[in-house]
Amino acid sequence: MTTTVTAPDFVRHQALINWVNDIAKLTKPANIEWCDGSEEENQRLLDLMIANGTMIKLNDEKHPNSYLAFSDPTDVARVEDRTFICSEKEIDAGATNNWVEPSQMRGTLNKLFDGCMAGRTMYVVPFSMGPLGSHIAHIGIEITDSPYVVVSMKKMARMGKAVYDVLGTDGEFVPCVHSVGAPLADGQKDVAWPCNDEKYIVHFPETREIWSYGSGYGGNALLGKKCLALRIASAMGREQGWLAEHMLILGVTNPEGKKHYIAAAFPSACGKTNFAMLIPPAGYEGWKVETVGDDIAWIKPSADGKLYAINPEAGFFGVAPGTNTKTNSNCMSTLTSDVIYTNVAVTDDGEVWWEGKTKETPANLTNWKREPHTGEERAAHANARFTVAAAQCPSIDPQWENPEGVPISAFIFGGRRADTVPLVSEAFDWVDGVYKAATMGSETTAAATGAQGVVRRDPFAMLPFAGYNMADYFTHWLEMGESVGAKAAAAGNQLPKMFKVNWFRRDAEGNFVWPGFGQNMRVLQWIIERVEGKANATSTPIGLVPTYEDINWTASDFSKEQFELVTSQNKEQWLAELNDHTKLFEKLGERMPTALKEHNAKLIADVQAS
Ligand code: SAT
Ligand code: MN
Repeated sequence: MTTTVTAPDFVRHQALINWVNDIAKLTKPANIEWCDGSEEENQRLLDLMIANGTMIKLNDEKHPNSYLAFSDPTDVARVEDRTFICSEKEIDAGATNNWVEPSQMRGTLNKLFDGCMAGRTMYVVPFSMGPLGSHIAHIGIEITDSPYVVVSMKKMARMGKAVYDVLGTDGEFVPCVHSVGAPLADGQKDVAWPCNDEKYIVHFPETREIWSYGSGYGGNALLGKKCLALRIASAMGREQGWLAEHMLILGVTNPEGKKHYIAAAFPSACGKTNFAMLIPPAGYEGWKVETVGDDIAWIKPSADGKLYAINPEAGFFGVAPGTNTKTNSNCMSTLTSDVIYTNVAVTDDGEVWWEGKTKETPANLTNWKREPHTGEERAAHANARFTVAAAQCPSIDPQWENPEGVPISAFIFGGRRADTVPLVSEAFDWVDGVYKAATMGSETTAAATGAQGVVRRDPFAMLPFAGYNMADYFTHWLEMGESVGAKAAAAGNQLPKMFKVNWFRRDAEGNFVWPGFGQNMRVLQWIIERVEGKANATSTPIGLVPTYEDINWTASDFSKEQFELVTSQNKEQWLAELNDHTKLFEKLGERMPTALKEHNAKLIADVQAS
């Protein structure tokens, strides 16, 4: 394509049009479509993908207006080893990010993107992370050759023409370029899920650009999510004095009507969606949990030292396996209609299924690889996902779209650990809380490619998502504590308290001991009563913890012995754990804040003396 692109009337931003023109010249698509976010456009793309074999339409009675996409079997998760933070200086990307010198990376990308959209349509997708026009929202424009990305972005972000009204003639936007990296020669027939073995997920934090090549899957391709709302936004937040975090946000209301909002960080596929939609168990009549977000929080301080959080997303991209009416009934209700599933199994009657949806495996299942399910392999991929608008969630919080955000009373940091880390512990203070978050460890899951079930350090659950040096990120948190803490003290407010949780302790036979899901309400109650100064805690070398008697066990048969199994602290395990923290801090290099290194030494001494 050699002609200059013509933008529709609703696009009045010349620099944006020039950029689209430049990308079109480079990528050489057969057509350009400026997406407007209309229902007509959405349906047309869904129909196109059905015709291409990317998706099937599900049984319209069981799953109204819902679809199932099958990815290429090699393109099913984020590719962390192919994700790059290309800051000018290597040290600014830090020890935990892959770095390539920016001009070298631009050379690589220019070659890869040259002609990469041949034979395809290039879509220009305008989106807002955060309520449209809100002062905290940020706008991105994603150029993509994947219609799957367009229909998914419509659910996950505020996508459509109205974004251009906010942008006007010279508004700021984050340019995001995405290609599946599968050009089509003249007359060549397309495959159902085009992608490329070579993958690059690249961020230039200083110029705030995103380039993604070779994958059509969620976090690699829906560039508003991890790429913009976490990697680029975290770098912006550091400069501008706010936080972009891998956190769910929920509201808890007690029977007296007092409400607290909590933000909680867990690595991918560790139950953030389930926790965000928790239904209080029997014995908790009068309590209510409501959902603001299930994955990402943008958190900004107010003049009086409170931290306000918004969910920049508009939808949920959640893990399907394990989701059922018992583990997450609110989620199952959210999925009643208008869902795009990816890599779940399907019956010949057009009903979706995944491991853990029902006890019985239905007959005549087609698995996620489009083969008859024999029972030898999984029916749904372990990282099979649903994409659905947040507004459909029955527990959605009335404040979820409030552009001012909701005030946070507590932060929770959680990992998936078979041993060592107790069910819950409260940080002694902000520095100890930052330490607890910085040293989080978690067993790896299917949300990313690579080995699974291995404990790795995942600071703040941000290991794959921090857009700059992890040591600087810790410093930013410590500094936020100081600056916001000072404002809070002056106004008679308090900083959020910080807690570490672990729902995943196992017994000697390898079984989970803590029942989790709705039962997490018991821990949540203790947490908010600690915030209110009501609940009791006992000091241990590694934090403040509840005794069995400090937890509300109404209508529960969880025994004192079981409680011991999920809360016990083993000295040898803890010394090994703290030693691992020392190693992490050494790895993070010269910019590692002294306060955290000193805290590590103090904890080792305290545990040794215990
Ligand atoms: O693929 S995503 O990054 O969007 C989901 C996740 O891994 O958290
Ligand atoms: Mn996530």
